[in-house]
Amino acid sequence: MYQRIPTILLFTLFLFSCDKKNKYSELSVVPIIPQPAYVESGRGVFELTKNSIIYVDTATPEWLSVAEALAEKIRPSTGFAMNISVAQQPTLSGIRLTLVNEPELATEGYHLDITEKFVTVSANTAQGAFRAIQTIRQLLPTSIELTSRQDMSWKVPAGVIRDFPSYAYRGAMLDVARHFFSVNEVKRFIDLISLYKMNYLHLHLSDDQGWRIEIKSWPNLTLHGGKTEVGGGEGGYYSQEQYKEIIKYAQERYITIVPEIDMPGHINSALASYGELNGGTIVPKEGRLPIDANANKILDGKSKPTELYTGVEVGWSTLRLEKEATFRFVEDVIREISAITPGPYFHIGGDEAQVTKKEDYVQFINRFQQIVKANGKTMMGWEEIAQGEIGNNTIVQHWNLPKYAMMAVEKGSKLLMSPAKKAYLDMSYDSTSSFGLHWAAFIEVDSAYSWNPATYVDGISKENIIGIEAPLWSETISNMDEVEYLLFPRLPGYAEIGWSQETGRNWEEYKVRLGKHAPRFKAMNIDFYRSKLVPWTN
Ligand code: TNX
Repeated sequence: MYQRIPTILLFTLFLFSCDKKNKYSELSVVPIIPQPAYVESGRGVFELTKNSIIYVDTATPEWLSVAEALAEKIRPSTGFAMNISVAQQPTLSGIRLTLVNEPELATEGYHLDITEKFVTVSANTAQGAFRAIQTIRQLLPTSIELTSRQDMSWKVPAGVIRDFPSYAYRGAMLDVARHFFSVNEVKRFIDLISLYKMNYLHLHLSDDQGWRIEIKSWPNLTLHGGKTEVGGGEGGYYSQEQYKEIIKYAQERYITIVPEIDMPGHINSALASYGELNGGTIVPKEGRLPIDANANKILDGKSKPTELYTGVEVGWSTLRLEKEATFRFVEDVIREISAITPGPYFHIGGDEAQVTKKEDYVQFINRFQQIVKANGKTMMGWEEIAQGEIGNNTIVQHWNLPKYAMMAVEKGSKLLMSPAKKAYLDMSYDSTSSFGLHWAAFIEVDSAYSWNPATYVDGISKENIIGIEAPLWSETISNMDEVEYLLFPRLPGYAEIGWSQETGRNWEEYKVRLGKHAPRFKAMNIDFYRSKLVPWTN
């Protein structure tokens, strides 16, 4: 029903806005990312002043904390008090957060009505109001993102925005296993993705190089298995308390954490910590990679711990699936993490299990699914799990081969779209990029933006897809500057593909909108890649 505004209409509105007598606001030309479903300029401007109040008409803790989040965003740069008041019929000027019941807005949608006196946010849920706040941030002058007080006026053009997401799942993944990232770094990552209305953060919590989450019944996983990372650095891990702190921080931003423990491959950090889990994995020495389907038989009966691994090869480790004791490990890990994870999903990895026997692999996936279910979660896994007897609840994450995507859909599963050639945040921009890999492709900003998850794999359509996720693997990056360089400016594009209606989406229009975000990136101290394809405004 609501469509994005055709350029011709925008142009007409612009002409109108030049006519003093008939002054339309500039709302429809503000470069908002992701592009809202519907924008219409009104007349005049709203101005935030030291007397502006944030009104809430629903005094629940959730709505009040959204109001507080808005106030906290606005206070530092404006220096205004931004008092919060519970009121049905406010009198003084300000920003109003109001609860409505409009089916079209569903859980995350919102309606914004901007007049000279009020900015009114209407939503069915506090979550919808939180998404609206991200739009309001982009409607205010760029300096709103600064953390020191600015002496200037804070105006928002009048009009109406009506907005809701195209896909239910819009996420990013952070690999904290190849290189460890601290709780504060993960919080910064959450802040960055929440600004673009993403709602899922997938944490890749274990891999050959490191185990990053405390498991109380298997303490050595972190005490030993968390000790290093790619390149030999000191690694690290989250205690369960720290993990809960991350979850809470994410929840306050309406982001659901999806924990991943990658099994049965990518598991060396566990094999190094508990020898009984090892069926014969041999850690590759430099330049030698024993990818051999029988590798896991070599030690038969004489399990011993592997060495810790700091390289970047993949596909050489496996859990010892023929031993029943291994499943006790799997159950303990899934139980402990599920118990402290409020979200619906548990991601079991399942990728690149190249030294796991095919029969073992298939059985493992089936068993895994039951364990995940018994712990109240829905299983998610990389595309290879489509080879198992997966149920129609299971979510299959497409990253490479269309045949697995088809297999998943034929089994009734839904897909999460993360094609490496388009959506991998760890791919370099081009051959001159300072960081990143390029085994799948070089992904310049235009290529990252120009694809459609609903048509990307032949034979798959939008009904088969829950959404899009952009994974950031960390083989080549170890601090936030490097993370941000790969994230920006591609992240806003992925967020737009997930959130905005696809009608009319085109790079030529988007690149101009994106270019206008440079001052915002700078205000937020984001180290972004200045792609030559984007007309940056400074
Ligand atoms: C493939 S994608 C992997 C990861 C690597 C990544 C590097 C996937 C499911 N597995 O183990 O980190 O490529 O781009």
